[in-house]
Amino acid sequence: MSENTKAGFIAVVGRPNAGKSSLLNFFVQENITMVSHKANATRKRSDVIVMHEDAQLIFIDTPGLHESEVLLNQYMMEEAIKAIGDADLILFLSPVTDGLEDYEKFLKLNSKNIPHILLLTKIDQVSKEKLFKKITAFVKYQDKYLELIPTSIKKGTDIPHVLGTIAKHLPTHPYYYDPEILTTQKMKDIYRELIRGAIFDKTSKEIPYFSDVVIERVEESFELEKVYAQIVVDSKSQKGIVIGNDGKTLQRIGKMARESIESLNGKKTFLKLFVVVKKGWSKDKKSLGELGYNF
Ligand SMILES: Nc1nc2c(ncn2[C@@H]2O[C@H](COP(=O)(O)OP(=O)(O)OP(=O)(O)O)[C@@H](O)[C@H]2O)c(=O)[nH]1
Ligand SMILES: [Mg+2]
Repeated sequence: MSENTKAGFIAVVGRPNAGKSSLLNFFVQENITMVSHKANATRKRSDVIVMHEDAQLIFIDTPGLHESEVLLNQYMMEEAIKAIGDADLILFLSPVTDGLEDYEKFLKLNSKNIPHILLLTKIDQVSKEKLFKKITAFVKYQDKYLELIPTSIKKGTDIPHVLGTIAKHLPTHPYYYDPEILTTQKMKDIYRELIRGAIFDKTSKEIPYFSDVVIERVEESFELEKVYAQIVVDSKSQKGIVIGNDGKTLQRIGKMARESIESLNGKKTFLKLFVVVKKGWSKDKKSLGELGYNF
């Protein structure tokens, strides 16, 4: 390892659905963090480690910044704020179709004034003129951010430039982790996110927000991986919806989750899902703690 290596922690923040998790998956070309077209997909911090030239970029994915009365959502907001405070650098994502309000709120939240890069995301969704207008609107804050970079994950626009710019602003520091690893998260936790991702995709209305997943156990052998998991819901009627007519919805969730797990572990996987009812879990501190959301 050369003495000139750079390394640091980059908190990736922005409103729900801004494209934070998609960006991190794109960097490593793996589905390590959960992505959904529905908002509030990410609930906990997770890390994605990217090597770029002589730099180790440790990205911390965070739940979207938003206010809510629900205890689970307050936990999510706290997770994001903690990540902001602990970072060497912040990457703030602003979808190009948004106004400046979320960015202005973020400036207030960033009380330690940790340096940040502003990433205008989803630029595939607007014309060049609209993009230019948005960039011009941000000019009044140009002394606040280090750089402003427009990008689209859908089109893969300028990704090496994004990584290079982030690396440039990191401190000179030895690598924190083995350069071969993509994340410090446990496989079990990634499986949980992949199953949650399938629930988000295959169910509608309140189910994504009133459900969660507990991995009971994983049994590994050379060729096969057996994963046993609980889907936790809030009521009996939600249990019925998740199972669906003749168990069809649960089958669809299981199929999608199994395929995502297999594409990550490269092994044939047997996935067994059970649905359990835990009334009021998202509003109760003790139940949240049991699911790993510790305040
Ligand atoms: N058109 C377009 N869609 C994108 C782009 N990047 C992400 N998306 C979509 O935006 C949606 C939200 O993406 P996520 O990565 O889950 O967003 P997030 O910021 O992590 O959201 P939370 O976890 O809820 O805070 C998904 O449907 C993505 O496919 C992009 O560059 N262009
Ligand atoms: Mg996310």
